[in-house]
Amino acid sequence: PAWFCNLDLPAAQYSPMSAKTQNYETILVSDAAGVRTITLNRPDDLNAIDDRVTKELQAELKNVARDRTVRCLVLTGAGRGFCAGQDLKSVMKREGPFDFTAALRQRYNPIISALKALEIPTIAGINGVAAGAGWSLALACDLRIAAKNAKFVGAFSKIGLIPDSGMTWTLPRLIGLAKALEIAWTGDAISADLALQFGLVNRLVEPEELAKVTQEWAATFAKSATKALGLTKRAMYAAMGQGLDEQLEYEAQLQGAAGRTKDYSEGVKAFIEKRAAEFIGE
Ligand code: LHQ
Repeated sequence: PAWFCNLDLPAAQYSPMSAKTQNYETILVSDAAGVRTITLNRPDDLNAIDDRVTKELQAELKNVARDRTVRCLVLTGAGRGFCAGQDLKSVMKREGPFDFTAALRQRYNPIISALKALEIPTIAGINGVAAGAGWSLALACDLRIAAKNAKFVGAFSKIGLIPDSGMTWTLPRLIGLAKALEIAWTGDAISADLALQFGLVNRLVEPEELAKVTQEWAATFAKSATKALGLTKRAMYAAMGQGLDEQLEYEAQLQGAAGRTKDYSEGVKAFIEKRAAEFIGE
């Protein structure tokens, strides 16, 4: 994809149309200390994804990509669920067959690509069940922190579908092919403990601590050398698809870009002066 190779790092434009002034119906957006939090907000249906959710997520991820003040993104859910995947009720209400290919191309895939293309850390704060494409959304974030009572449900095979929204890409990379196939085929729920053991989540916390710990974790990234973190993300994802020689060359190019940032100069200066660096994300 283009974002693997685009080295000129165009300066992000601050969008004067603040995300928080937009009238979203199905997501909530808030900012704190360089962290933007998007909360899926259809709690009665465990934040199942309907047309509006995909439209609003696409719009908001564009805002995030344009807004240089956002240095870490958190995606979480309102109520007791993280996200139950495609809204099956709205599918049932439609007349005629559901066009899965079109739904994925137009609604879901752009969200997954946009999350991966963001040059900032993205964290899923998994507050409850993540099922189907809801689990895919969590997997499309760079890091995952979950409440101890969260669980992960493939759901796809149970209703005769294949894992989608990137899950066939993310899952085997995170946990290996055989485990990924087992999980996808059985559709058995994975507990938060097992998810931690497999490396499906980075951290587990008590449910009542999740929001606080997620924000604290995100804030540490938002205070870091954002450009370097973004370039690290590019390098790591690119490495999934290329050999060592190509990767060594890619690292050399990206390190060139990192070495030209203000944060690199500040990092070295702070080291020499024996003080904490104050990174500005540029
Ligand atoms: C829901 C849903 C839901 C609507 C719970 N929709 N209301 C497909 C199409 C196109 C392209 C993209 O990709 C996909 C892939 C997919 O995402 S396919 C997978 C779709 N998701 C599922 O099959 C999961 C269905 N849900 C469940 O299996 C359970 O609800 C889970 C395991 C998530 C949670 O179980 P419980 O904790 O026991 O909660 P619950 O079942 O009682 O649900 C609570 C409410 O949420 C309930 O509403 P109600 O009005 O009866 O109180 C559910 O109907 C609603 N809900 N999932 N996907």
